[in-house]
This record gives sequence, structure tokens and C-alpha cells, in this order.
Amino acid sequence: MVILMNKKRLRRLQKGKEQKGSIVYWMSRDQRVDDNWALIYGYNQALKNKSPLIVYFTLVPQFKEATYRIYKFMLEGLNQVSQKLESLNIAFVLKLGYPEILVPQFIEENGISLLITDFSPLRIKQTWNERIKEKISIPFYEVDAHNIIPVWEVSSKKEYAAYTLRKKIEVKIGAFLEEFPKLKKLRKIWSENTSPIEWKKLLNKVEVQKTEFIDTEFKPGEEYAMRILQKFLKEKLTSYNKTRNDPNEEGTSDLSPYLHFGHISSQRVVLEASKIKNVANLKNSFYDEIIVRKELSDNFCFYEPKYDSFEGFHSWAQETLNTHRNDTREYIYKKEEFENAKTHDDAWNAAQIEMKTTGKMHGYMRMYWGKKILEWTQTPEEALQIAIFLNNKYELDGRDPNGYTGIAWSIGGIHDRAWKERPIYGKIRYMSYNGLKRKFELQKYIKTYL
Ligand code: FAD
Ligand code: FO1
Repeated sequence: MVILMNKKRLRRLQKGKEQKGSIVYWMSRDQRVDDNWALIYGYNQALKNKSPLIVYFTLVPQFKEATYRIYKFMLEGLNQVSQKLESLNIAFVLKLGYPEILVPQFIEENGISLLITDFSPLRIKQTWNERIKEKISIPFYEVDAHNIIPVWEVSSKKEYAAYTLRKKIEVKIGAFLEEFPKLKKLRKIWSENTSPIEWKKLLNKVEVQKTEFIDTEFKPGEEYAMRILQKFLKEKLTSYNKTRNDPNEEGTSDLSPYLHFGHISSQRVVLEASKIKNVANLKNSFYDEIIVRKELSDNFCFYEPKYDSFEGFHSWAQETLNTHRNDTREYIYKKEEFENAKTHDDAWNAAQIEMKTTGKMHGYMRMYWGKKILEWTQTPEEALQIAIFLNNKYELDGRDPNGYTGIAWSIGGIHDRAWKERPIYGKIRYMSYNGLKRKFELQKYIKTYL
């Protein structure tokens, strides 16, 4: 039977003409079967119209600076998605190429009656949506399967800081933090002849750089993401407040690569966490990160078109950085020197090496890492460009609203306040090497990676 679903989770991108025919969920950000509101909506419509459901994935030859190991992680996750969908009689079709070409073509060739996609605030995805909308005449819906409260629901504007969004989240989360329905096997699978996907060959067809580190300890996919979650909740949630900012501890969840690729839903994470007894409510900083900080990033990227440039900073930040544009920089490094961890600072170099070798830099070091790039480049614009490039090339969780927002926080004080004025930074919050030493055993961290 049709599943109840809060209609506020979807947005109509195009009315289109109702007609009979198969239904397509063009999957992009939320690459999972369980707990996926976009898939649930498609499932509902397929039940209502008694028509087959197809999940369609367009594999783009390159995606920003994503490397071989990032595509490897993603494709292995998609392979698991295709197997899981088959057991539900939901077809999975994957094609190499660009969505603005492939999606309208697939709709045309197969008499598709409804197009659904998941939501991402990033310019690349919003542009894909626009270009597809111009070429199709069927109904087209976007479903926010990534946030607990849909971005357009929780706020209609760019929020100033976490505390302004937190208030709105606390009011609305009750209506949206609900259990997910389970999908049942559909009656019939879309039977058009789709050639089997040659997963091994695909990885060699994408045009991506092979970095020296091909594998990471992160195993991809939904099942593994759930295992990581359960382990974190059992062993680390209660000590999270204390250990999360110590890069020598493994006190955080390590969920970000899975959240980025949508292998797990943050709503699932919070539902499972709230079942753990004696864990404080929203006061536990884990909730603040996984709900408020994470959803604040989508808010920033959705309502700030210039989320990846200097002009996207608040005016106070642009002003202060402009005032200090000509301050002498004691150190200046080029992109390659940063990339190869060749600065004078062994803490910064250790963080860069951690990111390159493991594919995931510890969250506390990311703040220091971002801020030092501002301090050791000629202009804030160049700092942004280098930080985004490195973050997108090496972080498994990169190319994500959290990344653009984290970098804009570090370099442009987004969601932060003005601090005591100083050279180069102006009133942007400063972080120092000695500050790290006061926070945790810095030499131990440096030895781990250098
Ligand atoms: P946990 O502490 O276990 O947090 C759980 C989840 O909460 C995270 O996976 C993430 O989804 C969310 N979260 C935690 N901290 C933040 C935060 N500060 N902002 C937004 N969401 C948060 N995060 C990315 O997912 N991708 C990135 O590319 C990225 N780049 C960053 C760059 C800089 C310069 C900074 C300062 C932060 C960046 N972050 C990024 C945010 C944060 O550092 C990571 O989300 C976190 O370290 C991921 O590790 P974890 O899942 O073990 O975190
Ligand atoms: N989305 C796609 O629809 N097709 C892709 O081939 C694709 C590759 C890709 C590689 C790395 C990465 O971090 C994300 C990638 N995504 C891809 C997209 C993605 O998950 C989101 O849609 C975007 O990150 C926008 O938020």
C-alpha cells in the first residue's frame, strides 16, 4: 500500500503533463536504498500508477577534483545499491555521461511519465536540474532526502549562524524526525533490455587522476555505514563531547564519507542515537553537529549563490580582509607546496598528510588547516581556491556543502563572529600552533603522520 510521506519533503520543479508510463528516480546525492525519501516517493507513485520504477544514475566522467579512489568508493557503493534494488523489483540503470543529455534522452526513449531527483544545494546539481527541466515536458520533482527538515522548510533565508538556525530546527524537528517506512517488493520489474553494468570496466572509463593512495580503510556502502554507526553509538557517543576535538583520539563517528555519498541518512543516525539510553538530548554536541551544523551547510549553499567565493562572505568579513590585503605575509606558499605538505609548519603538514593518506582529515585540524592557508597566501581569493581544490581532491567527504561551508567559516568567518583584529586575518578568528599544543598532545599527532 501507498506509504504516508510528508509532502513538504518534495518540491515541484515542473508541473508537466500527467501521462501513463514508468517512473524514474534520477539518483545523485543520496546513493542508498533504505531511508531514502526520494526513492520512497518514487515507490509510492509506482504503486499508485501501477507502473514500474527505475532508478537511473548518470556517471559523469569527472566530478570536480574527485580522484580514482573517490570514484572507487562511490562505484562500490552503487554496486550494492543495484543489487539491493533488484531484490525489490526496482530496476537500476547506470550510464556513463552527463545528466543534462542522458536523462531527457532516457525519458524520451522509454515513455517515462514522472521524473524524481534527490536534492543538493550545490550549483552543479541545481544547474543539471535546470538544463533537464528545459528539455522535458513531464512532471519533475525534487525531494530533500539529505536533511531531516527539508532546506526550504526549516528556513527561507541564509541563516547568520548556528544559533539562529538551531532555534528554527528545535521548533520543526518533531514533525520531521520520524521513522522511515520499509519498501516492499514491487509487483513487476521494468523489463526493457538493459545490458548488465560492467562495474570493473567503469572505473577505468572515468577520466580521473590516480593519486598514489588508492585504497582507504573506509569500506563503502549502506551495510558498512550502519555498522560504523552502531559501533560509534555503542562505544563512543557518551565520550564524544570530551574526545571529539582531540585528533589523537578516534572520538568522532567517521560517518562523513557515508553521509556525503548518501550511503546513510542523517535522519537514521539521529533516530538510532536517540534510542541510546542516558544520552542527553540536543545538548549532546553530536546532535548539534549532525543536525544543526550539517543542515546549516545546506542552508548556506542553498541561499548563498557565491558559497565558494570571497563575495559570499558577510560584508564585515570582506571589509576586514580587504583592509589587511596588503599586510606582509611572513610565509607564502604555492598550491603545489601546500599539496605536498612542504610548509614550515609540521602540524599543518601532518594534517595534509593525514588527508592524503587516509582520505579524511580530523575535524579539529581542518579549522587550523583552512586558516593557515589564508595566512600563507597572497590573497583570500587564492586561499579559497587552494583550500577548495585540496579539500575536493583528497577528502572522501569532499565536494560537499559541509566542505564549502567549513572553508568559508575558516577563511571568511561565515557563521562565526568578529574577533580581535590582527594582521592578515583582520577580525577573522585566528588559530595558532601553540593553541593546538594547549588543546591536545600535538607532537603525538605530528609523529603519526610525519
Ligand atoms: P563527527 O564529529 O562524527 O560528526 C558527525 C557528522 O556531523 C559529520 O559527518 C558531518 O556530517 C556533521 N558535521 C560535523 N562537524 C561539522 C561541521 N563543522 N560542519 C558541518 N557538518 C559537520 N565535512 C564534510 O562532510 N565534508 C568536507 O569536505 C568538509 N570539509 C571541511 C573543511 C574545513 C576547513 C572545515 C573547518 C570543516 C570541514 N568539514 C567537512 C566539517 C567537519 O570537519 C567534518 O564533517 C567532520 O570532520 C567529519 O568527520 P566525522 O563524520 O567523524 O565527524
Ligand atoms: N553524482 C552523479 O549524479 N553522478 C556522478 O557521477 C557523481 C560523481 C561524484 C563523484 C564524487 C562526489 O563526491 C560526488 C559525485 N556525485 C555524482 C554527486 C553527488 O553525490 C552530489 O549530487 C553532489 O555532490 C552535489 O551535492
